[in-house]
Amino acid sequence: MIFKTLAGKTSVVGLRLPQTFIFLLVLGSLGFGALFFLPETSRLKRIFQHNSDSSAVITDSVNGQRAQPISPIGYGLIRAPPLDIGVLRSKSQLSSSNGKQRNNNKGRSQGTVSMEHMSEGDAADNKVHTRGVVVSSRARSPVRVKLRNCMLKPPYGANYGKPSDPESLQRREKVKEMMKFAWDNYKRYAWGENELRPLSRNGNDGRTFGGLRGASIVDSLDTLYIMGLGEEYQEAKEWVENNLNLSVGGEASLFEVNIRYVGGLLSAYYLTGEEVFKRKVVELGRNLLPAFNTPTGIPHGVVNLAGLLAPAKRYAKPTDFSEMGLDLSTPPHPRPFTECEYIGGRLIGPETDGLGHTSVKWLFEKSDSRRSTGGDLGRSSVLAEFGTLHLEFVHLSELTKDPIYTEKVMNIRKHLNQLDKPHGLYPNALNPVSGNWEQHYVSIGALGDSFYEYLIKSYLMSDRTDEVAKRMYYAALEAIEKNLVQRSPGGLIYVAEWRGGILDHKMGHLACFSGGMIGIGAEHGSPETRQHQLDLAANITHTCHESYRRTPTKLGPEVFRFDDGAEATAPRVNERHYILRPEVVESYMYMWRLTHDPKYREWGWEALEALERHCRLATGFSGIIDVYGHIIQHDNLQQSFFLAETLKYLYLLFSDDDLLPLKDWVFNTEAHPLPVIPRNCSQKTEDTDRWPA
Ligand code: DMJ
Repeated sequence: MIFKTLAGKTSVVGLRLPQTFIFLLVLGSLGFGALFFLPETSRLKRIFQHNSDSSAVITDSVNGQRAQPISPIGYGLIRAPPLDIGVLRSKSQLSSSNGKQRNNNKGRSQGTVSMEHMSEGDAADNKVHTRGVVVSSRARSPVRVKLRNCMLKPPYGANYGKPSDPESLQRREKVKEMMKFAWDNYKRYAWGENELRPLSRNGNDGRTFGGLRGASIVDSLDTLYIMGLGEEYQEAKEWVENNLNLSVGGEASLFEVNIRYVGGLLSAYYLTGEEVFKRKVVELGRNLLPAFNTPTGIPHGVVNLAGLLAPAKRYAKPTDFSEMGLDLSTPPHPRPFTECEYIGGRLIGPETDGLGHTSVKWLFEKSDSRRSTGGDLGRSSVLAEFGTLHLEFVHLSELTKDPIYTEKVMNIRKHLNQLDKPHGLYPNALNPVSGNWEQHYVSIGALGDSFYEYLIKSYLMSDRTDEVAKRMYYAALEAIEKNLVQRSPGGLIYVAEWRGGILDHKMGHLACFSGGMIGIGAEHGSPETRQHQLDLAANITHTCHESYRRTPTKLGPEVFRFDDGAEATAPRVNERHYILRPEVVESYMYMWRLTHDPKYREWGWEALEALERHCRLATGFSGIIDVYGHIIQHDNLQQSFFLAETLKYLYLLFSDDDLLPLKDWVFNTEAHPLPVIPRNCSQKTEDTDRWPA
């Protein structure tokens, strides 16, 4: 199949000069209405679309059919899955070309292309050849050239990750159906708000994101895209374009905004090449910078996106967790979840406002009284929060060519490296004024988790050049193994929590991500530890599966224990909820990719069936209050991470490995894929000081 390139001089509307002349003549003599009688050629379409952000579309010159749309930066649509529709076209155009697109999926990666929908800049630019793929070029900006030539790898292989065996294919289709269902209900009852409350059929905005809206939309963009839910992706994109206001007042969690909004927008940009995502993420990145205005540069946990700096008195006094009434050994729910009740037709109970980490984030949400009494609640910076910025911030610097973002996160790393670490462990809370640890509590679950994840992923995302991150990761893992990893009397391996030397024999659902993390890290450590680490990863994943298998619902509790006779179960009523979290299926997905042991797909399917049985309502998905309960009570929240992570990881679990291959893409902690930055491509070559020890 041969594609032809539009060559020659073009006018602003993309026609060659003689064509433009004839066109204007027709227009002049017949009037503007004549346009509607002209054949609907692609060139005429371009007249109305030339200034769109969207990307070029390849036209097959042999049979004249529309082939794969092609994006100016992203690679996604060069090798798009058999989309329901061509996602780069506007809604009004979403009509009948499905079949045509499919027909043209084959053999398109070589040769030249004819491009429509080009901006004026595009029309004047040259095309760029990258790995045998010809992409349109708006090559003026060196950043663009660098991205296209260097960084981006196709997210899909030959067959869009389509699994070869029919059962997995069917299961993958089921996940897609669940995503569509979750999306449709969000759209119907909560469009534009942060999350859907399926029982009360309305939206939830909480305060986690300050005044930001549309968390479920931004969190879903890449999931919709890779699943080929083109119409839904288009709706999401249009909302971002027209409604996502990023300079809103109110205190937002730096961590949550970073992993969901920055991560979601970056990923959408890299996959699709739509400029709108880049514009938005650059604006948002800038608005996050005031969080770093602390004496140490360790960011505060909350930030006002409207740019109003936190007053200095915020930092007056170090946080005292016990003074805050925070018992870190139990989730701080004001009353057991089982006390949820309907009042006036609404489910009233403890909030589960999309909070990633249970304790301190909850306090941010619930800390009004302490704030107003001038206490220093939440003035501590939390390891998992300030330690989970690296991937996104490095990419912000790559995109903007502004080193400030990388500098901010490198400063955090530098600071951590200077500190004494008890037994080589990283405590969960740090005072951003003194720069010292607040206490000696250590966890690979809540408050600590994604800090460790970002160390190994920073190394991988840097194309394995970030040696400091690598060293920090393996040293931390060694300390964790030595001090936290335990075997239960029944032979289950788990990672306990550590309180100044005393072990708390429990594991949070959040900590179950560590199976996958240790798995992906295994092959990059020393060869002697490789198999050992892979076994550890498999053992932890097995234990997490047990925490699911040992409940009647087959969904796992928020916290499970290994004391007083408990073995991966939750004796405490306030730890029995399941809020649609992804960590367990996340580890299944990584372990599947690493081992291809079919049990991981089976376990994923078990979880999916349990989700369908207990969490699916007529109006969306909801968490449940007691995974051991025989009567199911719902928490009335469809968390945005369910769409961003849980369903995406399940979809990947049932896909072939060439969908977002792990050697080219790194998932941020909210499952947003970010491209590996090849070593000859990163700013490192220009800035040798990039990875300070
Ligand atoms: C997500 O927001 C992220 O995975 C985060 O790292 C932890 N918590 C939630 C999901 O449980």
